[in-house]
Amino acid sequence: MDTTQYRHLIAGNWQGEGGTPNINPSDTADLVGITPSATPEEIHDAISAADAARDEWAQSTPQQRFDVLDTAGTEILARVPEIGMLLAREEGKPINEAMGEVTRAGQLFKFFAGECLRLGGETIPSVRSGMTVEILREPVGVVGIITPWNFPIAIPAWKIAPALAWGNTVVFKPASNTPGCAWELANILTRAGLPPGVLNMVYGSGSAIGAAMTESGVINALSFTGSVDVGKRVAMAATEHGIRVQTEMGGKNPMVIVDDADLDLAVDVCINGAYFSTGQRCTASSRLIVTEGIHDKFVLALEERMRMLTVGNALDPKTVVGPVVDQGQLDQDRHYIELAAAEGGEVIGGDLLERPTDGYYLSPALVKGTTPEMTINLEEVFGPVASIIRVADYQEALTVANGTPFGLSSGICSTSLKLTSHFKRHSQSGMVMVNAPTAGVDYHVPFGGTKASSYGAREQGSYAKEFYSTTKTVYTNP
Ligand code: UN1
Repeated sequence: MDTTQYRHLIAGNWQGEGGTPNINPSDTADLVGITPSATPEEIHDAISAADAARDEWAQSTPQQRFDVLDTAGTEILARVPEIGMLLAREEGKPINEAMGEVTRAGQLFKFFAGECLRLGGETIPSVRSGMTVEILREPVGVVGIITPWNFPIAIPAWKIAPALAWGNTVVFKPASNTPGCAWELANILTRAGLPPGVLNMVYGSGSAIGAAMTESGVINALSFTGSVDVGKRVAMAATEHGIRVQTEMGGKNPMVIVDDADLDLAVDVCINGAYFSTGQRCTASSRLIVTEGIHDKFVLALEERMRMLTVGNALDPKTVVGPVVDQGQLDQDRHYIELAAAEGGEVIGGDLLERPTDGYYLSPALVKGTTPEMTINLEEVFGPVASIIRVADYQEALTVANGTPFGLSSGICSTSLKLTSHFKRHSQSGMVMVNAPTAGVDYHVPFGGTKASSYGAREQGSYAKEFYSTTKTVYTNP
């Protein structure tokens, strides 16, 4: 397979040479690409280019912006198998899931293309006689976008597409583990007719690029998805410089299984939520909270299904669970698994696996017999690891589900309308799933959490305009 030299995109020019290897986690002998690391001048030039392009792009017509986003969406959708293979190769997401993610990215561009044509304001009667008040929506200006490796094309799409749709220019810093999908996306948007400087992309150190963004005096808004620690620092630095900020961070998402749940459905939901994408989703179901009456049956059935999951090379269509993304993440997963055992949990699975190619293969793990205070139930692992917490009844399940600093996604498996309705209202999370996995969201509705999971306005859907646009209130005395 070929190796690509990636380059930064700065003011419409592709630049940068050499750099660090982009390794395939399913086969560490496979070199997917070479990523340059931006110099301070290059980072500065990228930010300046976005600044220089902002007025022209802010004045572009909705039709111009629609055409670019729609064309980009069409190309992404036409190339799903090819880009899906690249995603699987560089991130380790199984090919079928990877193609699903690329499809989602294409649909996101199509959705936000439509939003370009739906930009609207409001006219409201003034409290003063004769006066009218108009509320106009305007771009925020230059937006910094920092994205993680676990959704290397969907998350850049759901940030870049609305930024461009509402007339902002962008400085994009993709995750170091997944430069290839970012490279494809930047190329696609350039081909789709985006004027030079409207989208700039720089590879390199997150802390250097993040600091340059917040200290530039140019960036007006910053959208970040990643870890809690980095997210907090980004939010603090942005706030200090008066930059509008949105951070999407971790989760410790609960899935409540009550006695009246449909057992087969509950097992399906938990297998998907906990182990698909190798558990590397901030929306993964990591705490399975199970009431007494169904506990033993459920755990037995889940364990059986978990053991049957095929762990392997992400490019093999038979693979259900791909490798962990890299050595650092693998070490983190194993550390949490060992700690869970040391704190008294009974660990099933979680073993290093050998496969025909060298990669970061770990069998899915289930930790039985845990209590809410154990580290495994407090901190995000970001791997194929879920724990079982046994509770007496629904009320205790709800208390345990809410007993976390996080609040991204939550779920309940139950056939009772009364319980599911209660859970919808009382679950402290930004997204609630009833008889469905906590992960795997639609592309046209708001995404985000409460408490320590998210900060700032929601992402996705038409609600994204709260972040990517600002209002101007105009008073006219005719
Ligand atoms: C999903 O579950 O479909 O980083 C999306 C993450 C989230 C995206 C999850 N921001 O895992």
